[in-house]
Amino acid sequence: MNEKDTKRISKFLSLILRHQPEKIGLVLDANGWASIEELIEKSKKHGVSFTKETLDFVVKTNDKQRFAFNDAKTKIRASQGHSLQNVHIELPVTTPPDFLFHGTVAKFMQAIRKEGLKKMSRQHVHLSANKETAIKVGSRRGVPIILTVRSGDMHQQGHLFYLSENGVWLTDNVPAEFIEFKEL
Ligand code: HQG
Repeated sequence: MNEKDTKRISKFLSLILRHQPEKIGLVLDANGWASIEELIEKSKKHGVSFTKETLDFVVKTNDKQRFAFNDAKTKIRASQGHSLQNVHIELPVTTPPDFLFHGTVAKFMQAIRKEGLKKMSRQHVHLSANKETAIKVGSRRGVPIILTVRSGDMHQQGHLFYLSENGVWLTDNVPAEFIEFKEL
């Protein structure tokens, strides 16, 4: 299996398991799980064929560990990043480090200065513990701007933080007062 095919399947899985399961007639349960058997069968009908072994490989080698199997390995789900509003991933409320990072681009800055970070179409605002990840996230849209979030202060003031299974920090919103806008 080459890197291109792996990436293609990973992107397809992100689309189906985070955003549009209905595209292939798949139904996710309330916690975001899909039956592996059904996923394989319905993907095939949609023109994306892969075996269970390939799925295993894609999940195991995924650069951000975006997907997870249940213990019995009968089901699969995306660990974070959903836009589906009826899917709830049970995440542990976790005490954040003092600072977290968010990568964005210049065109959003005016709005962010005014209203802080909002979850936009996703279920949470996504933050990372290291700058490198934030640079990568921002770079998807252009020249990255890295914001430092005073997550320790937010936590002290009652904001909840969740840590996804693949290490992404999530919160509902980041008011502008907790963002350090100085250039890094
Ligand atoms: C921006 C990827 C205007 C925000 C990444 C971002 C991440 C605002 C965009 C994950 C705003 C939302 C999520 C406001 C925030 N006004 N724009 N008030 N507040 N924004 O894709 O964080 O590779 O929903 O800065 O690695 O970019 O797919 O969020 O630019 O972890 O696994 O609105 O997606 O993960 O964009 O990325 P997104 P994100 P995967």
